[in-house]
Amino acid sequence: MIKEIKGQLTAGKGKYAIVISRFNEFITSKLLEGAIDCLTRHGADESQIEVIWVPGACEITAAAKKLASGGKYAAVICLGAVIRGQTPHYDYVCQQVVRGIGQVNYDCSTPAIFGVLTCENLEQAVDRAGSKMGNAGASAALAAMEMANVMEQL
Ligand code: INI
Repeated sequence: MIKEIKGQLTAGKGKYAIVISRFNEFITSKLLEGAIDCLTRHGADESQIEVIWVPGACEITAAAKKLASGGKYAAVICLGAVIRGQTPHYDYVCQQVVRGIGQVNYDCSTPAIFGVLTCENLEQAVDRAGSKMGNAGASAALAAMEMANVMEQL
């Protein structure tokens, strides 16, 4: 008989930290709404959710690492929006946040979920923040609950 582990899509009793960047807040606030709505619809009480605002995507990793290190949270959900401008800055910000959140996942046993939009333009970001392409914050919340449940079983 093969042992199989699958994560349930329920919030359980653990706490969820949401790290969110203020840069492009008109987009990230929609991701936050989607994440909170998804967590509460899947059984989370508001007391299980903590929201931590940081200046921009580059600062997400520092907060996520501290939150994921303490063993206090079931998962850390990272939300941000990087939108390409006319400078190479976009690529550096993307590299930093992708590598940073990836590193948190290597270093900590609390899962850090990547819910950062990396978009070519504003339209793509709007599409993924609660319109045509869904809400990336809600998708990140689903992944957080599933991973929290998987990690609990490992
Ligand atoms: N931060 C973002 O979250 N999104 C962006 O699109 C962005 N761009 O394009 O510049 C951005 N830059 C700020 C950066 O994350 C830091 O907050 C800043 O460099 C201070 O360290």
